Amino acid sequence: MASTLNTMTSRKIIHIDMDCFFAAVEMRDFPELKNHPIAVGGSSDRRGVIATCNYEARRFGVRSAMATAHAIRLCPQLKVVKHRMSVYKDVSTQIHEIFRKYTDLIEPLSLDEAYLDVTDSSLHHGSATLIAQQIRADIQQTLNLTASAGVAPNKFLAKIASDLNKPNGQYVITPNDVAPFVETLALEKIPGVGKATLERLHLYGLKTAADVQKMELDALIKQFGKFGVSLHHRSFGRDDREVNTSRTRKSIGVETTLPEDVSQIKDCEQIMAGLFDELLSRIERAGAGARIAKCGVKLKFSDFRQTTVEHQQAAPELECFKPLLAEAWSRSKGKSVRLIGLSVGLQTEVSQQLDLPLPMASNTQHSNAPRRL
Ligand code: TTP
Ligand code: MG
Repeated sequence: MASTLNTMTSRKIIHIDMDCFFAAVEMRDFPELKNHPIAVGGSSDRRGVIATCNYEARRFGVRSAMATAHAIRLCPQLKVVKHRMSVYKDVSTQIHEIFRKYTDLIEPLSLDEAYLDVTDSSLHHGSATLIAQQIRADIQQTLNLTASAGVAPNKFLAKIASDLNKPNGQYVITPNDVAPFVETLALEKIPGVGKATLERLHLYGLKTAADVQKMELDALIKQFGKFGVSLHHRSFGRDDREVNTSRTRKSIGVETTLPEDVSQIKDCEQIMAGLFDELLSRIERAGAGARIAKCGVKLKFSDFRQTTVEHQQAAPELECFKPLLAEAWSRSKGKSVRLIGLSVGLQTEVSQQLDLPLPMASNTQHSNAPRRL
């Protein structure tokens, strides 16, 4: 059936999802847990549940949200460790710092998952596939953790794709792949299709996107209301939702790694003046001028130590950043500076998202380079 609604918007979206996130952090920090089935969760004697488990434990059938007592019955040698939420939040912040080296357009979904829009990036000549690979390599090198990625023309397909080569893999759906990809797509893979919805869909004989494609839109709306419309779009692989950065944005920043380390504060001041202009234009683009609550300066020294100095400030001016730079500089211990960053902290509305601080951005290149996925 030809589609009756035409909302085809092609972007380059990367969905990143860390592999067995809480468990991976535990194995990294306590290497004795490696090569052993482990889970992060509450204890079995207190009716605890499993938050997640490593891939060894998954082989025994252990899953997220399962009662710990049941998980231990499935896998008697399972080691269950308590969660360390503040550590996971810190790691999440670090992951976002990495993301911001590649794009400002980030929509966090949870501590370990985010959409990135790299449509306008000129990195790797605009190849989202290579950008995703680099982000994953960066996460592995910097944090010693693995991530999987899905690369696709929209959010819905990117999210499905990131699961397909897990762990430590990625899957690319190019615009040309969309039609054959959705042809066999089981409806339960569509985010938002839960158990109850799936049962209703099955009642109508709808199992794959191809089945839905054969239905008239009117009939879908009649049976499923508004959901029928989005089901119709998804079944053709369409999703025109933008990557929504505003929900959780808590800061706007700009930073630059210097071509050569700098050992004079006045050179830093000069670089800072250039960064300040870029910061102002980013604040303007984000329409965030009225929400500014503080200013910050970040320095990274030649020994890779990093320091940030912040100050409450509602209206940022270059002059406000100078004393912050001086204080950060005083922590150099004689080392030169390899990176300078400026940021403003924003007041946030109450958000339903997890408490994800967004770190400072780095310079991202944009261009009209040919589009490649
Ligand atoms: P997920 O990304 O769903 O799972 P995961 O990262 O552990 O494993 P995968 O490799 O399949 O992506 O969730 C991220 C973290 O959120 C997870 O490590 C623990 C936490 N979480 C819970 O606390 N309860 C839950 O029911 C789920 C699904 C996740
Ligand atoms: Mg994950």
